[in-house]
Amino acid sequence: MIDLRSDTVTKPSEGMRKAMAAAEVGDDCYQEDPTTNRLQSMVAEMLGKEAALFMASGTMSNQVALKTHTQPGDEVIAEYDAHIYNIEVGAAAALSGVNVRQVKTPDSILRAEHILPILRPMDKVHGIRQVLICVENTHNRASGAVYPVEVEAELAELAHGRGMATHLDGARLFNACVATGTCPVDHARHFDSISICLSKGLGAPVGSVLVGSTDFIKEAAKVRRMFGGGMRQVGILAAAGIYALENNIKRMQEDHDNARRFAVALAEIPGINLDASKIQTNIVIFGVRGTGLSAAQFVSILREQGVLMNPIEGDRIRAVTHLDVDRKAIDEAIAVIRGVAADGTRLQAARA
Ligand code: TLP
Repeated sequence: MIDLRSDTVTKPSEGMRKAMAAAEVGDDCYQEDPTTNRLQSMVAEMLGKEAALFMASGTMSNQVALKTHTQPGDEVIAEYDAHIYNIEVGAAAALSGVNVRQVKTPDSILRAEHILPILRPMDKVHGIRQVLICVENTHNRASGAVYPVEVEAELAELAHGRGMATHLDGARLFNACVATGTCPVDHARHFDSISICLSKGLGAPVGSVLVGSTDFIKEAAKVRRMFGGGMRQVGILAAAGIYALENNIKRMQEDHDNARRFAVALAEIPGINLDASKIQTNIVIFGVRGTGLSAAQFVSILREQGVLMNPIEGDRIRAVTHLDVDRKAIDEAIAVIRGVAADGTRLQAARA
């Protein structure tokens, strides 16, 4: 099977498994796990922040951040397709009682100009408190689009000028850095909290890290505990994260090259709708309506032919490249898609 459903499907390499087996551990609820402490210091330093906290998942990390930044009833501003609102099982409402204001933008990148018209007066009795702006870099549902540092700076200036905080869902922040030659600090300096994922393109089996000021992380540690995320000898998993950060960042360029190669080939297939020039990182989203097949039909035929992908809303399909799929596998996947699309369009023509 060529598995392009997500970069979350990667399996720990031999080197990573060795690092996990050799990890020194202790009880992390007493902050006595040396490997977890090392990972946390390492990520805090990479992002230029005071402190960090290991989390079981990106969802936990985002939702702990939301709860730490807000009070029930507050408003949080995010781009229309943001993961933190759309793909986290309604957790923002269920766990923090916050309202998420979804802002639609022409290119899925949230800018200050989109937020200015929806700012509320700060001193009204009945007004909802706007407390947080969330950014997702790279943006999953926008085909892995990268937020430019200047846009992040402009959002931070707007938020901080009004006493609001900023949160970065940086599940794929390292993809953004590799694609643009920027450093994590360049992005992180504009955010009060940042969540990064170790279990996506970095290839660790589990884990995310939430980063911020010492006070923020102290509070976040209590919320993590409340959400059931206090862990014990978790150094076994933190060791995988350290290995991933030390070995798997630079190589992400290969995933980006593969995604671009894949997108350029798909864009030439009749019936497939895709602008390959928009692909910046490791996510490719394409439409298949022109083949006469629905996204669900298309992926089910692909599965029969050994290629896995996920259908998403609106007859679109998402493919994600990662460290367990090489260039040869990408070329095989392209050939299979070409065949499925040709069968679909032939059938469509025969019916017409
Ligand atoms: N994304 C997953 C699934 O949820 C769809 C994927 O396959 O892409 N932020 C962003 C931007 C994400 O893409 C994800 C996971 C998360 C947060 C949540 O991470 P986990 O799955 O570790 O809770």
